[in-house]
Amino acid sequence: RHVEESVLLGLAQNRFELHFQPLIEPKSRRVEGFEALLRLTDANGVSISPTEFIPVAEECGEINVIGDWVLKEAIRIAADWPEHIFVSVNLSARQFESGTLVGRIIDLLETHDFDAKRLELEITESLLIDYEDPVTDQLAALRVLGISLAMDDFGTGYSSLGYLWKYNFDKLKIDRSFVSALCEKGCKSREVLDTIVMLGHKLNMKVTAEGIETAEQADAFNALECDHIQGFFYGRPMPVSELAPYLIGNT
Ligand code: G
Ligand code: G
Ligand code: MN
Ligand code: NA
Repeated sequence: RHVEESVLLGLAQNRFELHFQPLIEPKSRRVEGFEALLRLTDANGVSISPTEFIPVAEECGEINVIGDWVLKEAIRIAADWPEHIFVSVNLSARQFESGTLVGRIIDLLETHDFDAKRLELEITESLLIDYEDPVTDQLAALRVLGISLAMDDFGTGYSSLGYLWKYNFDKLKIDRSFVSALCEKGCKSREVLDTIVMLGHKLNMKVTAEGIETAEQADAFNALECDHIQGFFYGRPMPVSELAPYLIGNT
């Protein structure tokens, strides 16, 4: 199919690129990290969304090659940033299948002399549902290295709560659907958000709110005790060439 072809061609022709979206500490308004987000342009110059090509790459197995490239590229790029800025990388369940992921990450950190504490890995609960046991040991090994684990899209899907007490995560990323509902009249998302933030902190996790798009939402968030905020309002995912202003001082 077209998307599968584009994934294979994309690998062969270097058509993948990483964009980076700032993660901001709300009180200081400083950028403390960036999430790496993968982009693919097909042979006609049309960009294909990761929501389209990631599931295809997962199915055809190419996600492992792509995932390795993403990790390598993210660490290579972040190695040039100021030392207090971390990089966060999304992982797919299939990247844990071969059992060689941890070793490859150790190699990358060494090659780029990159502090493990500056690397964060974002994982969705579907990963835990699909692979539970073999994944648990690998997650533990990554944490021992000092890498942070973030549960992505928290609050969507089912039983994410069940995973919070079972696994050790360092961070919760609250799904943007809660944020987009925040300013709707009569909506209870405010109470839900407050409670998720408290829950995260009780479990010694940092909490990120995703998908802040408007000034109104940004204001509403100033009253929440989130550790990081992320969204189009503060910065879209950008190519490396546009990051310079975010790397110096405040936004
Ligand atoms: O950047 P965008 O909002 O279009 O991303 C859509 C989805 O693709 C998100 O769920 C995001 O987590 C996922 N995604 C983006 N980059 C990567 C990547 O490098 N690896 C994996 N596994 N998923 C990614
Ligand atoms: O699933 P994950 O949280 O990794 O998805 C990240 C995706 O969310 C990225 O593809 C990014 O483009 C998108 N995103 C980031 N900020 C916003 C925002 O403010 N609004 C919307 N609609 N999407 C966002
Ligand atoms: Mn993510
Ligand atoms: Na998310």
